[in-house]
Amino acid sequence: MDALSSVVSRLQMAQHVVIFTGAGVSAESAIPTFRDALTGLWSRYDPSLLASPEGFLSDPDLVWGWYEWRRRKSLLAAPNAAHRSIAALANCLPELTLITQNVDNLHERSGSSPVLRLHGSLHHPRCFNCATPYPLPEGIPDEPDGGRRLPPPRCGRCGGPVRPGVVWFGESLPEPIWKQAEQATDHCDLLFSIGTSSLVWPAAHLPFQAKQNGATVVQVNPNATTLDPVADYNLRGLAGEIMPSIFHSLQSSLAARSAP
Ligand code: BV8
Ligand code: ZN
Repeated sequence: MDALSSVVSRLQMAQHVVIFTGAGVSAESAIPTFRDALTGLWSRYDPSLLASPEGFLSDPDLVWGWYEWRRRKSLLAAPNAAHRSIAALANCLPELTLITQNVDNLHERSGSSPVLRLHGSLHHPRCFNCATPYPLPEGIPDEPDGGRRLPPPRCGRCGGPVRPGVVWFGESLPEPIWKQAEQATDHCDLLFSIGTSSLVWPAAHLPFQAKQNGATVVQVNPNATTLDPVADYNLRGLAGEIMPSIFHSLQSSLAARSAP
């Protein structure tokens, strides 16, 4: 039995599946992966500098411009077959918990709900000083292709600078969401790690924690990552191809099982 068929037979027996995703699940929606998102104006910067409170305070226009460029790209993008298959899987499994590191909202737009967003969202900015949510203007920001420096808007309540609603390096993950993600990882019997380099902590810990708790771990990634030696299955390929074939094989095996 090939690896993909073994994964599907594990999926048929699973009671609680966790799907853990990173930037690679949105790559086929033409959203640059986190490390690729540094082209043009930002090509000479380190993402962990730009994606940090220090980076924002030292150059708010550069950082706000980067996030508006990325927000624009996410609004112009469409969910791909991987997002759609993950959303569809939730309807044919006893329990599925979706945990993402992504901030692009594409899981939500493909119908997945709830989505445990460990690193926040591009679409929910707030005041840097008083955390008052900032209502983004309707429509798609008009950004030149290469992006540009852009002064952040000011908070209507205290006049402070508005920041992206994401978790930056050096910032804690939202406690309630992190707790839910850990609980799901502790209790699942099958975890998929899809499109993540497994380099950003503490999120990257989740598949290792699942393995320690006796779950089967499946990785979907065209490249090797630090998770390779731990994963039970390393499905080498694109999420937009592998996840639809897993979904369709599961669907036909469930149909065959329920046929008279
Ligand atoms: C914190 C939002 C502590 C912003 C992001 C150990 C423990 C705890 C912390 C640390 C630790 N060691 C180091 C740290 C600090 C730091 C960290 O992890 N640094 C790294 C660089 C080593 N962690 C933190 O700071 C975290 N906070 O620990 O707080 C604390 C405790 C108490 C009090 C105060 C503080 C916060 C980290 C969150 C950072 N924010 N995002 C933004 O987006 O701008 S992280 C960012 O990286 C994105 O969310 C991204 O999703 C995430 C991870 O990257 P990936 O998703 O994996 O993307 P990447 O490009 O790397 O890889 C893409 C993969 O897809 C590749 O493998 C590729 O092969 C694959 N791929 C490509 N195409 C496809 C594909 N796969 C499938 N199909 C395809 N088609
Ligand atoms: Zn404010």
